[in-house]
Amino acid sequence: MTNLTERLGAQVRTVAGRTPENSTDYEFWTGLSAALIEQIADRWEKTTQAYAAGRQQHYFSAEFLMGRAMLNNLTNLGMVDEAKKAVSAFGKNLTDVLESEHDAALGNGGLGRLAACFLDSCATQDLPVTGYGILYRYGLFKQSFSNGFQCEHPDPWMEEGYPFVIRREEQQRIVQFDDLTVRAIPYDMPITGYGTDNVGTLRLWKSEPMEEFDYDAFNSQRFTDAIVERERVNDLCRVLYPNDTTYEGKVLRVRQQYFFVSASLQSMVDNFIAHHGEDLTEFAAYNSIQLNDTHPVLAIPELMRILLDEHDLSWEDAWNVVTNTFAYTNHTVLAEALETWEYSIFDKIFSRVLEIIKEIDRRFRLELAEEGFDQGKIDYMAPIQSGRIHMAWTACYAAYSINGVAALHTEIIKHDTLHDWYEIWPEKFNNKTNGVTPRRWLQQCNPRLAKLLTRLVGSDAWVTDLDQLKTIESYVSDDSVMQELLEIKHANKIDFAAWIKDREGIDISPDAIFDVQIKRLHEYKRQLMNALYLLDLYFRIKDNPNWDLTPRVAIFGAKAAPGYVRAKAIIKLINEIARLVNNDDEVGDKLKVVFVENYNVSPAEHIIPAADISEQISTAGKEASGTGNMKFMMNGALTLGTLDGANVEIVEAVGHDNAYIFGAKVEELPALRENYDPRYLYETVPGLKRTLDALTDGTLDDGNTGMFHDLIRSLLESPGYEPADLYYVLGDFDAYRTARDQMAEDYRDQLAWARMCWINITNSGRFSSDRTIADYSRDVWKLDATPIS
Ligand code: 7GP
Repeated sequence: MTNLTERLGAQVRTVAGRTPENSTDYEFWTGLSAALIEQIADRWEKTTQAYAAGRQQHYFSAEFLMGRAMLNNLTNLGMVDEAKKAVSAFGKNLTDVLESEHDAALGNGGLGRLAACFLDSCATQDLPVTGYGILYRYGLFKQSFSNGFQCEHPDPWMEEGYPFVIRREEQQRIVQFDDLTVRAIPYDMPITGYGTDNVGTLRLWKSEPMEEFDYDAFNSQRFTDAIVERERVNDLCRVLYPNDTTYEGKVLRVRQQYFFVSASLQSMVDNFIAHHGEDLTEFAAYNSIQLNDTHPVLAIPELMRILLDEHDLSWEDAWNVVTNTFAYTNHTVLAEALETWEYSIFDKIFSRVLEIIKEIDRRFRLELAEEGFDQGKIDYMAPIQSGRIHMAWTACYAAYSINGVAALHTEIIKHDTLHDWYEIWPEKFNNKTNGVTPRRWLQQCNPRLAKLLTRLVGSDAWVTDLDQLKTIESYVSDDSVMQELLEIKHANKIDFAAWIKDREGIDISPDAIFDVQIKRLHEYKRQLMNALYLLDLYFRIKDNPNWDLTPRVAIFGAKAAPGYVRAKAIIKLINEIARLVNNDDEVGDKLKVVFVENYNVSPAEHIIPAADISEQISTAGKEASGTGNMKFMMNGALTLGTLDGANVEIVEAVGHDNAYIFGAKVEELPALRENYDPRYLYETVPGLKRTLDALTDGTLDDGNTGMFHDLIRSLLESPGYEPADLYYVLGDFDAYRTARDQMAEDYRDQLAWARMCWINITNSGRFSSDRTIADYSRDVWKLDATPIS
C-alpha cells in the first residue's frame, strides 16, 4: 500500500470534491476513516470467515454506547503517529480532526457502555464474539440547558455519513410482524483490537420497507398512504429510547426488540446451516447468546419459532437447544426496570410468538407443579401472569447462566430480586464483575499517565494485561515518581480547564480539587446529596469568609430521562446552586460548580483524567456495579463512595486507607429504616435546615415550577406508597459531609495524596474488561481464542 499521506489525500478529494487544502476537518475525518477501512478490509473478512466456522458467541444488546471510533482504531492499529503526519502534511491538526467526529451514542448509560467495552476486549483477545443491535437513526438525545432547565434535542449522528458502518445489502433478512413486514439490513461496524490482526464485528440492523415505494398506491393517487407505510417501517429504528429504567412507546419498543433479535437469529441459523448442515439440534454446540438485560429476551421464543416452524424440530429438541444457548445478565435491581409487556401487544404484532410463550408458560407451570411447588409460587414465577409477560422470568427459566455484574449485586439478585429462581436452579447463578477497557479509558484518554506506566513497566504490556501495573506498585515510596504523578494530574487539569472554558465559558483553577460526579441522573445515585453538600459548603464559606479551605471545583455531567420530572428538578437545582456560588465574589475560587452540558462518552474522556475525587455515592444496594468508578480509579482519582456495587471490590483492591467510604451499608438499611425520621434530621443535623430551606425561601429559583418544593417533600414527607426519603439522602448526609471534608483536608498533603492515587492506579488490574471477558469466555461462553495470524 502507498503511504497514508497519499491515500488520505485521495480519500479527502473523493469525499470533499475539492483539494485537501480547502477541505474541512470533518471531511478529513471522513477521508481518514475511509483510509482506515481500506487498511483493515482484508483481515476483517478473514476474521469473519474464521469465526463463522467454529464456536461463536453472540452479544445481543439494544444498546451499544460506542462513542468515537477514530482514535480508538488508530491506536489499535498503531497508526497514530502516521496519521498525525499525514494530516499535518495538508496543514491540518489531528486533534481537530478527531474532535470533529460525532459520538455514536446508541446507548443510555452503563449497560450500553459496558457492551462497547466488551466488544473491545473480545477483539483484543481474538475471541469469536459478534455484537448485535439496532442502527438507531437518532441516538440518545442531546442535552442543553435553558435557564438551568434541561432541554432535549435530536441527535442525528450519522446524517452526514458514517464510514465506520458498512451496509451489507446481500445479507438482509425479512422480519415478519402480523401487521407489518420489513426488510432488516445489516450495517457492520469493524471492531479492531489492540495489537492483533483480528477484527471483530458489531452488526447493527436497519429496517427498510419491502419495496422502496408502493407504486400502486402512488399511482392510484394515494400518495400519502404510500408515504405513511414507508414511515411506519422507518419509525422502527428511528430512535433510541431515552430511558434506562422504564420504557415508553411500548408497542414500538417491543417491535424494536423483536426486529433485531429475529434478524440476528436468522443470520445465525443460516450461518450454522452453511457450516454445519441441517441438523439444528447441534446449534448450541456452536452458538451461545448473551442477553444484555431483558431487552433481547424475545430471542428465546423467536429461536423456538424458527426451530419449530422453519426447521421442524420437536418441542423437546427445540427447547433443549434454547436452554443451552442463552445466558442472561441482569443489570439492575430497580423494580421499575424489570420489563413486563401486555399480552395484548404480543397478540397484536406477533401472535405466533405469543402462542409459543404460552406453551413455555404451560410447561413451566407443569414442571413446577410436578415438583410439588405451591400454586402461589408458581403463579408468581410463571412467564405469563395477570395478562402480562415477564421478560426477566422468561429469561431465568430458559437461560443456562444468570449473572449479576458485581459481587454484591449477584448476592442481591440471588437472595432478593431473583431468589425464587436461585432456590430452584442455584447452579445457573454466577457473578461477573464489570470492567472497562484500559485502551480507551487509560491509554487513549490519558497519554501522559500511559507514558509513565509504560516507562516504569518497561513496555506497554499493561495495555493488554492490566495486572502488570501491580508490579510497579512499589514506586509508591519513590518521591520522584510521586512528584511526576502529581505533575501529570496537574497538566491534565490545565487541559481540562481550557476545555471547560471553551465549552461552558467558565474559569476554573487547576490548583483546586476537581471533584466529579458523572453518570445518569437518578434519585438512587444521589446527585441531590452532592448538591446539598455544596449548598451547605457555600453557607459555611459565607459564615467564615476567611476560612482557609482547599479550593474546590464540583463537576457534574448527567442526563435525565425526559419524563423523569424529579431528575430534571435536580438538574435545575444544581444549575441554580452553580449560579449562586459562581457569581458570589466572596466565594471566589474557593468553590466553583460546573455542570457539563450534554455529557457523553467523549466528554468523559476529557473529564476523567483530570479528576481528583470520584463521587460514587448511591444508596447502598441500588447501584448494580458502576463502571465510572473503575475508570476514575485507573486514572488516579480517589473514590468517595458508599459500600455499593463494585465500590466494594475497589476498596477490597486498594484497602480502606486508599478510599473514602461512608454511609449506611446494605445490611444496616432495613433496621435504620424502621425508625427513620428525616424530619428529625432536618431539625437536628447542623446546617441541614438552612440548606434545605434555601430551596424554597427565595435563595434559589425554580422558575415557579414548584419543583424545589417537590424535592423537599420527597425528602421529608411520605406520599403513602413509599417512605419519605426513599434513598436515604438525609440519613447519609452527615457521614458524607464528614468524609468529603476530610478528603479536602487530606488533599493538602500532596505527596500522601499521590501515594493513594498510585495505589488505586496500580491495583486497577481486575477492573479491566479483559478480565471480565476472560471470565465470561471461560465460565459461560466456553470459547477458544481464534487468532487469524
Ligand atoms: C447499569 C447499572 O445501573 C450499573 O450499575 C452497571 O454498572 C451497568 O448497568 C453495567 O452493568 N444499568 C443500566 O444501564 C440499565 O439500563 C436497566 O439498566 C436495564
